[in-house]
Amino acid sequence: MSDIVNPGAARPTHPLALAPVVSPPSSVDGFVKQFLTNLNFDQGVSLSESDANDQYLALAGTVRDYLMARWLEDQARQNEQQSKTVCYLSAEYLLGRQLDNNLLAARLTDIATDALAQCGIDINDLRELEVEPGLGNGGLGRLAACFIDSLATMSVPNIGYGIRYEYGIFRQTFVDGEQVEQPDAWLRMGSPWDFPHPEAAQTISFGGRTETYDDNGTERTRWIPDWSVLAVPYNMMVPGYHNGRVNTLRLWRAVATNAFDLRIFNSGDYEESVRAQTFAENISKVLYPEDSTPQGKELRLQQQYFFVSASIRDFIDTVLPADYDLTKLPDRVIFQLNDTHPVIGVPELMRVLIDEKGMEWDDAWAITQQCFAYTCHTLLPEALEVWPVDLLGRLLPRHLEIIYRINEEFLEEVRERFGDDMLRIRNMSIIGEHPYRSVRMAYLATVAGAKVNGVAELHSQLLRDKVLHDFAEMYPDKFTNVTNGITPRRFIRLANPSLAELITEALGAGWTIDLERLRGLEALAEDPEFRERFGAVKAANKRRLNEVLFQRDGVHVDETHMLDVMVKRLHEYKRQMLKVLHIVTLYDGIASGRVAAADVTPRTFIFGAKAAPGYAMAKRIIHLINAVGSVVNNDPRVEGRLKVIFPPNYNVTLAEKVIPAADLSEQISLAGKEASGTGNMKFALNGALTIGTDDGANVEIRQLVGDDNFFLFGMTEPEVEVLWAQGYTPADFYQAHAGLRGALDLISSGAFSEGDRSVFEPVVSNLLYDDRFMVLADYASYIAAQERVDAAYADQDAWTKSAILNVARSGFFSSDRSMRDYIDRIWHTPPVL
Ligand code: 26V
Repeated sequence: MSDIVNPGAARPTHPLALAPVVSPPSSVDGFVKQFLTNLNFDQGVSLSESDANDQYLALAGTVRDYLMARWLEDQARQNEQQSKTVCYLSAEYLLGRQLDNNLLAARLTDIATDALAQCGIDINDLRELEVEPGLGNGGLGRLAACFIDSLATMSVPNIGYGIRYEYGIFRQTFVDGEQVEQPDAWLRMGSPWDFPHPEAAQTISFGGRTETYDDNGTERTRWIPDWSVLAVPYNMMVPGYHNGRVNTLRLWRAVATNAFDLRIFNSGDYEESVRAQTFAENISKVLYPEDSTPQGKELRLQQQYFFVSASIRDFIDTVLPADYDLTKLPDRVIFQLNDTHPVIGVPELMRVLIDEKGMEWDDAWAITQQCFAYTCHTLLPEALEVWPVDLLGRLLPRHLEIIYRINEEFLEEVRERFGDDMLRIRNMSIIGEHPYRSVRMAYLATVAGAKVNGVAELHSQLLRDKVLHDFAEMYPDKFTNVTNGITPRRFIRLANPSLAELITEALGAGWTIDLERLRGLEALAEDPEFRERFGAVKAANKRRLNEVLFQRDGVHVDETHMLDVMVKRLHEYKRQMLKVLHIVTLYDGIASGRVAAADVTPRTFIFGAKAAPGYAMAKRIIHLINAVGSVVNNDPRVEGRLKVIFPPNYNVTLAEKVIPAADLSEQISLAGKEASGTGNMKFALNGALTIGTDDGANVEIRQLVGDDNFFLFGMTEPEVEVLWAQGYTPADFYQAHAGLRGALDLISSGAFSEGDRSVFEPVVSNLLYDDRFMVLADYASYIAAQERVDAAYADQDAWTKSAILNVARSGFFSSDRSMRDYIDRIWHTPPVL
């Protein structure tokens, strides 16, 4: 029974209730028993009557039970040791499927496979039933998922806090080549990996007003909100790899409060009471599918405050002991702000400490500044969140007052330091004035955070030099870099089992948690037999992809082709259009008879990309890719040597199949725009060679793998700045390159739109007259680099050697290393063993 319901009651005990809570099913027999128990008593069916979904749910439940026993032990130990916890605050977690990951972590894969076989069930048939929780848009959400995996694997206490969206990222379909979004009802078939804790719900309030009152001679403020919702936590378990450790991912769901309901119900208005419920539950209904242009929507601010307030209070109320001295809060927690989305947590912690716990402003501010750190994930100015003061004040009046005071004191500090420099003060103010009064969340995070970091060397440098220049000048020690990473468990072990086996055979098993050991493969790159086996793995992965895509979309991947892959959100700055221009250039060469099809390197181009539903240009580019594909793939003159495949609904599950099969990784953003990229790391670690600009983490990848094993092209960031300052005139590039003219003219001619010139005219005129991302300026350099790719690919053995060197030298990009950097430079959270 919960302490909250009956606080005075003695805790129940029983000798058998000592840990371990249940004996984990570490044998096949034990697993069978637990599986059948779950099938009978959770799913309510007998084995013979069960369908595959029942079986999947019972299997997941069995794995979960096992992890749960470990989880209970770990929580107890952490509390005992009063350890410091990383509270990762993130609006998104792009987890991917859970079953295989959890089986692997808990060393249950073989046991579960055998146990199910004994029940006459092929585990492979159940794997495919899992719907991945798509609770994120792209890189930022997937990064959060990699980080919590690494923290669990390193035995560092961590709670990932976020939102349990009822609908995750939309399911993408194509109708006549155009993106059509479908709702992602990921919970429909049951949700075996999380479970609710209604007893730990928090009430989250909104609106209303503030008032001051006299508290024994001191003036204090209180907030009198006018509506509230319940935040109900759902726990997911985050198992470490082979270390028995289980951390927590705690996602909040919005539910109407009883009080809300009852008041209206008593007034006899049943319909109104149901409406109120719907209103409350809207808060966690859907993930916003934008990933760079904040729309300033009120519901989004509600989501942000909802999960952040619930999380901070959850940590203080339920993780810390009841009598905890909050002046020591920084000893127990660091709240890591994953971009600006959780930054409203800063005034929230101030409010809790001052208004609810009775602390003085200066003390509360000193604590708050030690409890938060901020990661910035972008360089695009339009992606920096600002909230209109009107809206924020209406929804969170007390928080706005606190923000104003933080800003006043901060600007006073600026004055003391730099004098009455009005321009500087206006530039640094947390409150912006144009085009309307608004709160600049990145500035608030920078002022409040103990540390501010970018996500790759170049990005962190540009943050210091440009985006947050004045702040870096004022607080040079706040700024640091932590280069992103990816988890080798999911993206090598699980996604590429054949490569994993080959590596283990060569280097022993330790590499999965010590990825720098991959260096040991360097010597093997010289070994012809190893190269042959490595090449065979790539070929097998292509065949596997072929099977998956044929099943999924009815398309074939030819394993003799070079697989040239560009998978990432669709955005102009990422420049999918450059890739399109390359394809159209090759096609134009063949179609015009200038190039014999037989002289073209056979390539299959794979795209994966979702566009934000409101981003018209991005959607048009998707349409164009599909249109080019249907022409190129069906033109007999091409003789099947070029093929464009664009499977809809690219997600983590598909990434796990596409990336291990790739030969060439396209990382072609305009220099200075991609903060880091993490797909680039996944490809390199799976033995694809990168064609890329000097941008984001590409810079570090190239430094590590070496110029000979990387196809660099395009302007550098300083060159981009110079060209932009001079005035970028795309027409000059159009005039200068016949190939470019040919490609653009072919698109304009209606060749990919059944003669209708209007369909793709906006795309072409954007490139010619209004392109911030300077696609045409890098065209020639890109085409030249692609010719180097063709030449290199012609020597398969040399290519394979480069691929092996990419794997061997990319160990740095393990998210375990990222976590170590955060721990050393920002968090100072030792493991709890
Ligand atoms: C921004 C917004 C704006 C409001 C609507 C919802 C929404 C959702 C997400 C975002 C964040 C966009 C920033 C982002 O995803 N950045 C990516 O972060 C990756 C991990 O650090 C990095 O590798 C990518 O380069 C960077 O684009």
